Amino acid sequence: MNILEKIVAARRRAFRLYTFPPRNVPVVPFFGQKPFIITEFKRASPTQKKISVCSHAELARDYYAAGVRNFSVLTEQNYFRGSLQDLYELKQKYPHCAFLRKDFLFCRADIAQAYQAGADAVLLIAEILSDKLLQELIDEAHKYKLQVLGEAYSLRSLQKILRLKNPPDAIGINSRDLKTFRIQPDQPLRLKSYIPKNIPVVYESGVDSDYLLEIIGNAGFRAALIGEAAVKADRRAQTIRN
Ligand code: IGP
Repeated sequence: MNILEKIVAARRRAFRLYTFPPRNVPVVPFFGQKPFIITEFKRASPTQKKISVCSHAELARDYYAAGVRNFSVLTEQNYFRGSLQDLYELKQKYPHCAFLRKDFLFCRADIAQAYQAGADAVLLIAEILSDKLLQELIDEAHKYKLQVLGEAYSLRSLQKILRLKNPPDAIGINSRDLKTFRIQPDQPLRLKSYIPKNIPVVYESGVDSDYLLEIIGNAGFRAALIGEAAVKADRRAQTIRN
């Protein structure tokens, strides 16, 4: 089994339903018109035991001070050490910011739970979903007025997204192959050329320099998703610009 298959299998085994109080926070549109930065709350990853050394509350304060209003929260428990509770607490504290639930979602209940915990958008990974299920989950998210970021790494999974009848609100191209966790920085640039101009495209993973950020901006990406580099920057408020 490759890493992606292991994560998905563990997630299915560990699936359970959580109860949150009825949602009392607004659904904020995630994908606006202007280019922006998404920072991610990430404690660990399958290849790194410890990424974040401070609390999500501290990170949120610094990101917010730096002008970031769009966040991604990893809620996967086994490999990334996140939880839905993290998402719930962050959205309660910053109700007018937009939060993406980042996880390996695979069923309709996952979408309902994302909504209840306070998500404004959900990530759906094309690689792990059939065409039919991918469409079903997009439609389900839209029922809750949640926006969808459809993620691809390969041309094959990108084509799966592009042939959908009701497409996601944006497409994320991961520079990290989730099967090997290797980064290929030019992969998003290459695949972006297959995507119609009217669909916002997000560059995901491995963004660790102003230089790369400039390339991403010039190439017409709507957003860059930054995890590790933002979490680890010791002068976060100064280094992240929106
Ligand atoms: C962030 P990085 O290299 O900046 O920490 O990456 C984010 O793109 C990455 O965590 C990610 C991810 C995913 C994690 C992108 N797609 C899907 C889990 C599942």
